[in-house]
Amino acid sequence: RTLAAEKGILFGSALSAGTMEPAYLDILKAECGVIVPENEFKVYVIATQPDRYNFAPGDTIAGFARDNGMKLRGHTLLWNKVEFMPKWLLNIDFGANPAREAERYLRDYIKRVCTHYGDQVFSWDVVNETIDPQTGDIRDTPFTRALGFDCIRIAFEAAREYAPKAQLVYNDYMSWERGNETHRKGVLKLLETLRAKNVPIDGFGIQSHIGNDGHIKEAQHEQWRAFIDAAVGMDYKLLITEFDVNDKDLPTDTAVRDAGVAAAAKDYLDLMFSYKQLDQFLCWGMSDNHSWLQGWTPRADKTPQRPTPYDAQYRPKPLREAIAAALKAAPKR
Ligand code: 9MR
Repeated sequence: RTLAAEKGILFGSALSAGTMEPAYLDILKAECGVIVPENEFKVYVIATQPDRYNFAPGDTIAGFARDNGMKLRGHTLLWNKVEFMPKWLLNIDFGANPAREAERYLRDYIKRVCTHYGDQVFSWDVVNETIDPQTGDIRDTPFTRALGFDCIRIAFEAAREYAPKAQLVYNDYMSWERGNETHRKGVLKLLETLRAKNVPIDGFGIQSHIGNDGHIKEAQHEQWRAFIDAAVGMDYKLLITEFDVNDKDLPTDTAVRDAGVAAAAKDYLDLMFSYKQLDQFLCWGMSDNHSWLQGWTPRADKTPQRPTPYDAQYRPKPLREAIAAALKAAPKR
């Protein structure tokens, strides 16, 4: 937090309600200036049933941030991806006038969530992952079927209306590795369309789950720079919203692996921090035992992944040093 703040960058992490043991929270208190709930603001937690809103898990995270003087990001108002919608929403019948009813529902949902958290959420991932990486098009969901592109516009407009002071962000996981070309193209097209239609949006959240595509050593620096240049050329602020390093391509040996993770991170962060438009940097968890990657892509050798700055015993790793070094080297914004 301190090294980042010296450069005008806000540093923090995701936190989930299930992992709030004291030793872990001590790390967050020592290192973070901003917290984002890993899952607790998602529609499948808040709205498990129609017209029933459960803010208790989210309130736990928001309370931790407030009690410790940390800022709070919100993730996410419209995760436009069917895998992460509750069943009832997936099968929703928007009736005889689906566009009108879908818009009513979306606005009402965003109003409830934004007004519940009020000004505490200073930055919202309004829309998350709406681009299909395979096609580059907007994903097919109940909202897209009823409203087409308008569901994206409506989400941002409602967020502006009900969270008027918050930074509004589009967040996605396209990465600099080989295999992401179509995804990047689709996201750029979306960012262009949002600007062309004057949709209220301030920032572009680059999740930064690096190594996740199994091509950790195949970063496409030139293409990536062109991609980021295009986004900042359209006057988007940049955020790293979910940083971690998937080590599934690296050898078993811990020292070799940690060095590989640290080197990949330094390379990536040096490039990213060279953009002064980037002023937030959040890790997707601070210790390996709480990383989603353990379940998502278990390693072939069955040893736990080591994707975060601290190990499972809460000892700092070379990745923490790499982050610190990148922050020290970053130009001031
Ligand atoms: O880390 C999150 C994991 O605990 C959840 O099970 C999963 C589904 O809600 O979401 C994970 O977080 C994702 C984030 O919300 C959006 N970008 C990708 C993240 C990793 O999958």
